[in-house]
Amino acid sequence: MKKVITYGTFDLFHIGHLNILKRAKSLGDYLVVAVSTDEFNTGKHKQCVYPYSHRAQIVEAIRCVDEVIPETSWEQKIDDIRKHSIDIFVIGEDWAGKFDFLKDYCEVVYLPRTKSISTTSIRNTVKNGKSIT
Ligand code: C2G
Repeated sequence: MKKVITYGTFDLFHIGHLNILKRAKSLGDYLVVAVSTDEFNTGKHKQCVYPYSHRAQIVEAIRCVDEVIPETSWEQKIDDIRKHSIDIFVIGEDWAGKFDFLKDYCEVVYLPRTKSISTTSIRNTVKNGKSIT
């Protein structure tokens, strides 16, 4: 069984999040998603709309997701890969190169981001009373 892991905040869950989770799952048989806790997001200077418990439950309910774990630090990835016997680490190409050090432990795949959607753009769209096209 090929196990895949990916990490993220997944606030205001949108099609870009769904696309990368589906693509990540298509690379293996079992997908673990590490969802950033509220405390960890503070360190990422991200103020979430949804609290961790909502973001984690929403991700867990996605059909292609097999397991959700909390992301509490930048340093946990190697332990996660070992503990969960991960074969492939996947993340959006906005992180290209940042996680190459994981290549000693598993395959590292950077996937293209979905264009013209982001949690920030959704927040601005809602604020302006508009809709996502
Ligand atoms: N993503 C995407 N397309 C978008 C928006 C996001 O493919 N239009 C991807 C990101 O590249 C990332 C995942 O969706 O792989 C989650 O994005 P965020 O919730 O913004 O997560 P991020 O802040 O990048 O946190 O340790 C890694 C960090 O936790 C990643």
